[in-house]
Amino acid sequence: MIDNFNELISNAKTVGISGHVRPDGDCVGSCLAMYNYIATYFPQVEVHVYLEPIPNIFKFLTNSDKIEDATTVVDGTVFDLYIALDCSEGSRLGEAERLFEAAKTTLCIDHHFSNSGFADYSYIIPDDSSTCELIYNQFGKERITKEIAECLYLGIIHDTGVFQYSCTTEATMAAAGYLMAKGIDYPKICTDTYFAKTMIQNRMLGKALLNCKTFLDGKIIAAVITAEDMAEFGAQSKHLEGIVQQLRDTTGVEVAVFLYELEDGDFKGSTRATGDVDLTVITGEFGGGGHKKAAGFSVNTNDPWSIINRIIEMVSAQFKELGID
Ligand SMILES: [Mn+2]
Repeated sequence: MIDNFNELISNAKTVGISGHVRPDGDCVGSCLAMYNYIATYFPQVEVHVYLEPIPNIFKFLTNSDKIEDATTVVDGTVFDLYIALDCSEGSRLGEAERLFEAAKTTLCIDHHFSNSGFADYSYIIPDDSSTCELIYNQFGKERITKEIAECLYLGIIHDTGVFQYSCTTEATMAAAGYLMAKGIDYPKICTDTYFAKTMIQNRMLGKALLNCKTFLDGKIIAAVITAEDMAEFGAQSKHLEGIVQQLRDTTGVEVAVFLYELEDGDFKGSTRATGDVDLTVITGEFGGGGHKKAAGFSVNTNDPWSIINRIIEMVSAQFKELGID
């Protein structure tokens, strides 16, 4: 934990908060938890939260309407303190990176394995369940309000797949249990923000499952969605969430790979592992990163299956080392 955390905030007149680009549940939950904490306990501090547009399903969180666009901040603005959350490196802050770089003091709370500690003050536990669990520890339970609890619970369930991933620990469950006792509507948060699927999402999932291929006796599964596929159903990248998890959940699968095209040959790759294969080694080959069992990358190609073939070779090599045949 950051020992002088509260002191850093109270010594600042202005505080900025940001998370990573294309914000997910843990990113939005941690940023709004931090905003609400500062607004509640440090009303004298001017606090701003900058994020890329967030999914509508997260907009029930208190003060989500206070989220601002970093591009609107004039050059030369210097925050006394800038807090980066759920973000493994400065460049992942997107447009907010320049605000972070210009700030007098910087702070980072994160759980990404690849985080090298790029802020002045860091609280980084690699492969902890979520940034929201770290924030729960950092705030201390007695200072968690119902509004903050909603934000933290949301982040924890999104990064643990509602407590199913191996990053879920006894401490994660204890934290979640405490948050539930704050009177939050946790069944609704799980259903509305995690399990609910739109018709477009279901159709894209169907498309990916119909067209997926398996390799190495079904230990590897891969699917590709092209820009053309997306246009057919009017889908955007946000409609493809959850596909790689569904592929991974196929019986016998050790590694799932999902590639989708953003535009003109720019593909985003997501990978998931069920066993001991280290995916950061594989995504690192393409300049990506993430966690051992969940990692991603971006690549430009006109032949996405050739990328999948390279991944299969790398996974095979790891299988050999691990004695998996
Ligand atoms: Mn996270």
